Amino acid sequence: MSEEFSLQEVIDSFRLSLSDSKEIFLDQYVEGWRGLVKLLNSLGSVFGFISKDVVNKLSILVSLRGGPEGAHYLSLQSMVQYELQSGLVEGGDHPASGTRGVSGCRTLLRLHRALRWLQLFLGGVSRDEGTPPTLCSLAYSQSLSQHHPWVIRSAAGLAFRMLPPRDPFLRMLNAGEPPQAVEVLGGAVPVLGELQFRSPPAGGAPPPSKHR
Ligand code: 1PX
Repeated sequence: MSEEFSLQEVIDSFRLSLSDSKEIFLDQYVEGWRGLVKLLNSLGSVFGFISKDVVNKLSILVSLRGGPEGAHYLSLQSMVQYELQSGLVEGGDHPASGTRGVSGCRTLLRLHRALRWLQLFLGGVSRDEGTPPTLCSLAYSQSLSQHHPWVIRSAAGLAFRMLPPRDPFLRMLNAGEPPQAVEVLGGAVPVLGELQFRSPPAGGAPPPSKHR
């Protein structure tokens, strides 16, 4: 992956994470998120606290995947199954991988919720339903915000106001001139939707808990 943000690369990574057997491969999923972090970083320091949180969550997943139990972390589905069976979902210790008190499920749930925000936001931008700050804030209130305490919601609200207007935002995506970028955005929305519809194997996902 190049150093510069490229929307197409992010979509490609997320698309590659979707296996034919309806699983989500974690290596490619993490790669997609790394691409999003590049864009966050290029938006300026006001977005730094968001980027830092994503980077922390990615490093948890990477250390679980690279740890002695890494084979169980090949896909979201194998991870859920392993952590459920081992009683790790609620934040058991993973002494060998050095991630204490956090689980892959808990971490991925937070990233996955953010993909719902992204899907709503990018859908709105691609349909030209408002300016990026307005659409970002609307998408946030329809999704992620319900999982965040007041202090995070306030900081996020301030950051949204710093987003550039539509055309400069579209140019930041490195997907050509605005009309082409809109087309690429349109292609991203179904991939983000598909990621959310991939469900874990029988046994069920961990129950969504508010601020755990
Ligand atoms: C093609 C355009 C792409 C735009 C890319 C931007 C990607 C942004 C991704 C945002 C990811 C946010 C992850 C949040 C995960 C989370 O909910 N973390 C909270 C809970 O974690 P914990 O471990 O404590 O249970 C944590 O408290 C959150 C901290 C950071 C604040 C998150 C605010 C998210 C606002 C939505 C992102 C707006 C970015 C706008 C960029 C265009």
